Parts: sequence; C-alpha cells; structure tokens
Amino acid sequence: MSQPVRGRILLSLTGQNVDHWRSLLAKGYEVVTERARPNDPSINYAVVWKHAPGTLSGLPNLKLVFSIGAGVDHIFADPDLPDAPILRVVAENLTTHMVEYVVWRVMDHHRQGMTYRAQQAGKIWHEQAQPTAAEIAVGIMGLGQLGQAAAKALLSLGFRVNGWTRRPGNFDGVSTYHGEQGRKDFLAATDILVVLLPHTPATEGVIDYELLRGLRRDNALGGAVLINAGRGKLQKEADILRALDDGTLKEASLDVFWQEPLPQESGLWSHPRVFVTPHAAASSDPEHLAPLMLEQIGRFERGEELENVVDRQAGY
Ligand code: NDP
Ligand code: OXD
Repeated sequence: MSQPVRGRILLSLTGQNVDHWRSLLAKGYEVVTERARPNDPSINYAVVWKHAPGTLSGLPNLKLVFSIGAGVDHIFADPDLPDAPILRVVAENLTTHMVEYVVWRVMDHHRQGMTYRAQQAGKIWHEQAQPTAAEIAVGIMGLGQLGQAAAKALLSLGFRVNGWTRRPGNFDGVSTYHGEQGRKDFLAATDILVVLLPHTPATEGVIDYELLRGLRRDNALGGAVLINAGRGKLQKEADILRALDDGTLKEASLDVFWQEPLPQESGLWSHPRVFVTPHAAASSDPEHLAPLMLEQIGRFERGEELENVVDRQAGY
C-alpha cells in the first residue's frame, strides 16, 4: 500500500544521480525537480547541490533547505536565498571517508610515497631516512566535524596534532589556536598542513604564499606539506606552484580546486610533487544521507529542534 503524500520536496541537484535521490526521498513525500509555477505553494522542502540561483526564491511554503553535502558554499552562491533554515550533512559515513582520506595522504607524505614512487620509476634501490610519527606535527585548519575526527585518528597513530579554528576551542590531545592572532603560531608549529575549512568570505584565498611561508620547513620530513580537502576556493593555486618550485613547500595533496574539474592547462596536473584527486575525499552517499534528511523533516513536522542547521552569519 503506498504511503499518503505529506508534502513536496523540490530536488535541484547538479552533477548527481537525481533519480536515485528521488527514489530514496519519496517516502511519504512527492519529489519534483521543477516548480509547477513561479510561486508554487506546494513545495515544502528543497534538497540542493549547486542549484541555479533563484531556484529557491518566491516559494511561499518552503520550510527547510538541505545541502546534500557538508559544505554549503554552493547554497550561499545564490544571492536570492529564502529565509528558511539551511541544514547541512553531518554523517558518520561521510566523516569516515574523510578520515580515511586524511590518514592516507598524511601517511603517504610521512612515509615518503612520492620519493619512493619516483625511485621505483628509475629502478633506484635506496632507503630514505624515516622519522616516526611522534616527530611530525600535523596542523588541521578547521576542527569541525571532519577536522576533529581526523585529529583523533592522527593522534592514535602517534602524530602530534595542532588545530586552528575561528573561535577558541579545546580538544583532547590537540594544541589549539584560533583567529588571525593564533594563525602564525599554529603554522610555525606545523609540518603537515591539513585544510578542512569551509569556503566563506572570511576563508577565501586563505592558502596563499604568505601562509605557506609560515609553515615549519626545517623539520624531520625535510620540508612542509599541504593537504587540502576543504574547498578549492580556499587556495591560490599559482601561490602553491610557486611555493613548490622555490622549496617553501615540499609536496602537496589536493582534492579540491578553484575550478572543478581542474582545467587541463593547470600546472598542478603534471607537477611531480603534487597528488591530485577529483574532489573525491568524502563523497555524499545518498543511501546514507537521504534517511537523515527525512529524519530532520520528521523533527520539523513534530515541532522538535532541528540538527545541523547552518549559521548564516558565519556562512557554514
Ligand atoms: P564544520 O562546520 O563542522 O567545521 C568547520 C571548521 O572550520 C570549524 O572548526 C570552524 O571553526 C572552522 N572555521 C570556519 N571559518 C573559519 C575561519 N574564518 N577561521 C578559522 N576557522 C574557521 O565543517 P565540517 O568539518 O563538517 O566540514 C568542513 C568542510 O569540509 C566543508 O565545509 C566542506 O567545504 C569540506 N568538505 C569536503 C569534502 C570533500 O570531499 N573534499 C567532503 C565534505 C566536506 P569553529 O570551530 O570556531 O566554528
Ligand atoms: C561536501 C563535499 O561538502 O562533498 O560534502 O564537498
């Protein structure tokens, strides 16, 4: 027996499997991909990823807007947003994927994967000096849901961990720094920089040459390393290339880029000390995320407090 329709969800997803999302969300809700008319009163909820600006405006009964990702910069890119609460993804499945990515990239740089891959290509048998994790400090910019989980995993491997946040915070085993004041000290104590910040007006372009110059280069790894899995618009890519070429930076792993897909002509593709992945660190899995969205809709309909609501003022 089919369930009675309780409301209508507008699905506006770019580059995603819309039919799969539709089938997962259509549990008591009618899911549409377009409004019936400009001020369609039947739409109650919206589930979006990189929607076209204006898609959400003028809907008189829109109650909640869901991002299918942890980041919401794609929503704030729309200058014509309604007042409805915006909810983002916080999910164990996504967090696990990000922790795996961070541990993978930190361990690969730590165990000198780039050097050994180059040696293998040249059939060179030469053992490199290997520091232990305890000799290396990993600094995480952004100690939110993902940054905290990554910090925990790195601590369990024996790394020293620093964290940088907007507001002061305390996290077990992590040396914390915050704000502009704390950033310099944070960088000076960091050998491997992991970026897990959201893209907001305050963080755009934060990874520039000056920031990279602030990292500790005289370290057991023989240089500073950058890993960015936050957002591409946090980084100035020409500055990263400059820093790699003049020795400011030893190596980089980049999952996100200013323009995605990364343009063919980008020097990052072929740089021997850059590891590129196609925004694949922690993809949103509809099977895990759709039930969480339906749960929040249920909370809303029962008048309960919503979870994972975005702070519009802060932009994340
Ligand atoms: P959270 O909102 O939980 O955490 C954000 C963290 O960034 C907080 O610690 C926050 O500080 C800090 N922060 C924000 N603005 C500033 C600032 N101006 N100065 C210093 N610190 C700042 O986000 P998540 O951990 O869930 O996700 C982080 C980002 O990861 C997402 O926004 C998204 O862009 C990216 N992401 C990338 C994926 C990928 O596949 N590459 C997958 C999923 C997410 P405070 O603690 O003080 O609030
Ligand atoms: C996200 C992402 O924000 O996949 O979740 O980038």
